Amino acid sequence: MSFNEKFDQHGVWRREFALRLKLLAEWMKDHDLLDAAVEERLHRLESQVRSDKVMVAFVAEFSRGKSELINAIFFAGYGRRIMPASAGRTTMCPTELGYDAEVPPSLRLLPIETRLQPQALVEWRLAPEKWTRIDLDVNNPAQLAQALEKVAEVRQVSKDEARALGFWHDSSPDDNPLVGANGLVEVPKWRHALINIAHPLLKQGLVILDTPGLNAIGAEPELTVSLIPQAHAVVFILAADTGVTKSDLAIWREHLITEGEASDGRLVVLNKIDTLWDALSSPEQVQAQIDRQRATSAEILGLPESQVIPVSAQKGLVAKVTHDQQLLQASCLPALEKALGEGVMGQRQKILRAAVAGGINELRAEAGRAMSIRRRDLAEQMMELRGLRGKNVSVIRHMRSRIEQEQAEFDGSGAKIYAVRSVHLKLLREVFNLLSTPTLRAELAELTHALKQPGIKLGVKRAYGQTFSRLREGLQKAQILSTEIQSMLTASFRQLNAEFSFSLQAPKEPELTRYIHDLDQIERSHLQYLGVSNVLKLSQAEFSERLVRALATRLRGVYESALGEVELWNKSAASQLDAQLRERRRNFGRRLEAIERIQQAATGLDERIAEIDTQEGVLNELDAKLTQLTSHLLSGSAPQARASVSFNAAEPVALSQAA
Ligand SMILES: Nc1nc2c(ncn2[C@@H]2O[C@H](COP(=O)(O)OP(=O)(O)OP(=O)(O)O)[C@@H](O)[C@H]2O)c(=O)[nH]1
Ligand SMILES: [Mg+2]
Repeated sequence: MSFNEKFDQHGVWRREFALRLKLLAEWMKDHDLLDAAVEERLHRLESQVRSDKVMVAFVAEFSRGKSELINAIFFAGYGRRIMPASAGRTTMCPTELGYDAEVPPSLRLLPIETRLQPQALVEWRLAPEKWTRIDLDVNNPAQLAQALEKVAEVRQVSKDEARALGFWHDSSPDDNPLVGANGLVEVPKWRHALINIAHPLLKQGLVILDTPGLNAIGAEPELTVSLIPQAHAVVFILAADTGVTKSDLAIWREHLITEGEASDGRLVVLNKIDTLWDALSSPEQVQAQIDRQRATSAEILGLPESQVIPVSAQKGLVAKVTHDQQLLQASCLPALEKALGEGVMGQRQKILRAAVAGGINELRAEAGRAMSIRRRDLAEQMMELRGLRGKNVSVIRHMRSRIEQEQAEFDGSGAKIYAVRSVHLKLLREVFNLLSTPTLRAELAELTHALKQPGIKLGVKRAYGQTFSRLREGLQKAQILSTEIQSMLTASFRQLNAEFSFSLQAPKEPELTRYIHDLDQIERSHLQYLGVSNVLKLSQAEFSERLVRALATRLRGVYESALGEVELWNKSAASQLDAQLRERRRNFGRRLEAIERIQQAATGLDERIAEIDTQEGVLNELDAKLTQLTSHLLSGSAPQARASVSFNAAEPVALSQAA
């Protein structure tokens, strides 16, 4: 199955899931099963599935054919070249293609001058007025292609200006752009481009990231330390005629392999195989050459050969536009699409579905609990009423006063229940504090300060190491606290259960240590970035500030996920208490009402008993229906296809986003 087909299938699943979830929510609401925790859980599941994005980044040295490959895989339907692809350096700024229903079809461009200000890219995204917007006419491929030419625009600036913009580093002259006869250097006109179009794949949550060649990648730290590591798959492109060059290898090392992590989310494309087609060689000879290049490249990059896929992007595009089946097969593009589909999408689907399945199980447990409270109440009433059989008026009156007394006692001990709640909240505040923005900000201020010290070059690893070990310590502390809170909660719930025959169960405690893994990964990507040649740039204050900004936004994401988990935990505990209190109050009301009716002989005892019987039956049906509805959701969540090419989506990132 090709990437496009697989993606479509994933989209269908997501739409169906959202629909089923909505039905489940309505049904639960109708049957009074929707408490705050269940609602929150439903909401999370819904947005998790709705907003699930899959980012595929194309990274390579300039002119390897990144943009052409994007054209061939995704945009051949327009009947022409859409993304500018030409000899020499073409794409000058990172270009993200995606779909956001709130924004009209457009190309938005962030001026390069924004680099003179400290805000991170993520922050600029929130300031639409700072972007230049060009509306796109998606029904007019020529207009579309012409508008997109903008991502190739450049500006001539003085060396000083280039330095301020981060394109000129006295410390690493080899990476600097060439100086023209007029003493000016060429820099990109734009810092980032966002293309918003309702392409079917983009509509379903695919985000494509096209990047410019080497220098510009290095010049935007955020690309290296945030965007590329967070992509679910990275396609790295080589040219078949040259194989792995020195600069290819530099990019591969800087951006695509992270020590200690599998190269699973990486796919290598050996592009331009058509340059090896040659009328003077037999097809076998050509194939032998391609095979050789493939084997050598795989070996140099340290990958299995199956992860290196030879194609011709250009011939693939031409073949699709001219409907030439033979050429399409020769271009090998379908094989690449298959690998992308089964590898990237297959893995992504698996991860999302597994995450969703966990959520549904919790949901079922939570709703199941509400039902078991009701079931127990009915059983109690039943016993009480059965006990009344054959009893005289005074016994019934006595029974009534006993229930009233019980009720008064229960109301009196409400304070005990609230005490549990307030102790819980007080302890939680400490956890919240450990994960809060001010704590993070203080840590990063220290790192910024450290990085600005003259001669930090050799101490970068240590400065990061210190900050990160404090962050890890904080998370560990939060985890220890959570575990303590959990045991306190379990104990007090047990006590309340014994005293009031509640069926409280402490919700699953948050797993904060999981985020330590995210921290490790972030630290590694920064150190790797700084380990190559960029470390010299730290002598520029703006550079280290930009870097720490990028770091801050990524860390904030991690901490927000962690906080979200703690909040859900808290909500689930609180809503259980609320639900039990509410149900118990109702239970007293119902019992008194039943006795009253019997006293007034409005209903016979037997009729009342039969009524409870019916209610029990209804409850059983409800329970069965809940099981049915949730397993329906789960069955849709079973992974359907197994990936035949095994490369995983960037797993930790995907999981933390999913959480
Ligand atoms: N013969 C041949 N040429 C190709 C192929 N793929 C791309 N090209 C050409 O290579 C040149 C560069 O392609 P681009 O897609 O612009 O390369 P890029 O990697 O996006 O380069 P930058 O945007 O500069 O980073 C263009 O002239 C393409 O037409 C291919 O499969 N075969
Ligand atoms: Mg390009």
